[in-house]
Amino acid sequence: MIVSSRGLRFCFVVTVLAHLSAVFAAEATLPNIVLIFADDLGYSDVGCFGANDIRTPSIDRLAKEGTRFTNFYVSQPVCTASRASLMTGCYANRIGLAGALNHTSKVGIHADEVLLPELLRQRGYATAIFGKWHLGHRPEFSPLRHGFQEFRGIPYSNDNGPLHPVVKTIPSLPWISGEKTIELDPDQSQFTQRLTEHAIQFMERHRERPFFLYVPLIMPHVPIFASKRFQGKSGRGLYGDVVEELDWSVDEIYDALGRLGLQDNTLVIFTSDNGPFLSYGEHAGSATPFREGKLTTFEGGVRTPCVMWWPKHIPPGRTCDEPVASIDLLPTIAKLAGAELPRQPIDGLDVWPILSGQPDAKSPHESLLFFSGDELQAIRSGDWKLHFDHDYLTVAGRPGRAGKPANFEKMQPRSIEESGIRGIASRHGYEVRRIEQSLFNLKDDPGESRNVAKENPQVVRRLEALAEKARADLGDSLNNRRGSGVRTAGRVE
Ligand SMILES: [Ca+2]
Repeated sequence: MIVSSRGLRFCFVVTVLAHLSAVFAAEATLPNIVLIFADDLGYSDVGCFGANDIRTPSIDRLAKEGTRFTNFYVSQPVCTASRASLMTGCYANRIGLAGALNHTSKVGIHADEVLLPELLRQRGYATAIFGKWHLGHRPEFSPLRHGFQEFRGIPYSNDNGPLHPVVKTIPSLPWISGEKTIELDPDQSQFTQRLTEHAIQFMERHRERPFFLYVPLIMPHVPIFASKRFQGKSGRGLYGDVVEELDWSVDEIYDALGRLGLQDNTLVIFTSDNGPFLSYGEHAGSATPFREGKLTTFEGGVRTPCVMWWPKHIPPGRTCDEPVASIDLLPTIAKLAGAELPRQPIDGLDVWPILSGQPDAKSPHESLLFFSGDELQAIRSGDWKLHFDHDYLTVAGRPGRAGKPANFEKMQPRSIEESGIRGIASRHGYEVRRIEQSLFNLKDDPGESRNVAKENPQVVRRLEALAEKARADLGDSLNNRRGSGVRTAGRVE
């Protein structure tokens, strides 16, 4: 058969159009993802998780129309490590990131890691981050080179500037648009307002296509600020005011979804990167009924308030007590979006059966690991949590007041570059203590106060065996172990 060149062109155009329409049809059904990630917000700082002196009607509404997760875990109790896990689905130590990076850091997210926004970009999503990045501030590590198309916000924490409560030698805090610093030392009382505005404009611009909107809110990490409208309004001082403004932000996003007709096709997740920064007294949140807070692998550091909302997909008015971890969000969202998982191994697993309320859905993890840096400090399986011998930070002596950390009067200003547990203790007024190997039953004892190791030797042995398996893969500096599956962070000279 002879086909004219015009006929061939026609066939080609028809094929391309058919392909494009298939792509767009697939995209039309893909859900939008809105991921709101507060900073240092405690477990019980929102109404639906027990706060009675802070009003959070919008977060509570998400819980009422969606599901409240009471056993949601971040992978590590500190900013950079927690965010590294959220974005990659890996334990942070697997990819070489730990602690909280600062303006002197030469490391950041490695170019070979595949982040959630990169997976979603391959499926036609528009992507943006408005808030705190914290996976490296050098250009190589910028969010724009790791899957995000837009970025407004700060590269590291809001105390990493002249407003640091203790260290007074830190240069100005940059406010960044894309990869350009457009302001120095921005007015922190406007952070929540500005990020919310960007988030809403982004949704308006991309209402016709699937989008991934990541809003790592900068507050309530110290130093805390609320805009004028919220000052003096809550029942818990400035800290409560700040959280009420975050709730306003959630309300604005919720309203915009309704206004744009996107409410049936958008998964909204609200949670926090780690527990409260307890050294800061009334400028910190609360993790009641859990022990300790940020920087520790006790429940107060790693269990965060979490609600998820997606009408007709996430059951309304439900409380889910099954463990879900931040590392699970990447594989779960990837599946919803029809995206392939990264080729390199990840740690998270698809938990959609739990999120969607399938009867008897159980965590697919035999155990969850709690590292601090490269130390495997604790492991949870079922209701049991075993802590290994390790040092931890605790507030002792005079509690923090008026934005200053505990023991401020006794402190000597120290460098922000000093790392390790003693560096953090010196900068934030903590005391270093040690816990001996202890077994807790979280169901009976969520506050991790009664060591029941002696009564349950077989449980201890089982958890030790699981930990040993994890050490071979991920390493454990408490036992001088190097893991065979550990990758490195990106590094610049
Ligand atoms: Ca944090």
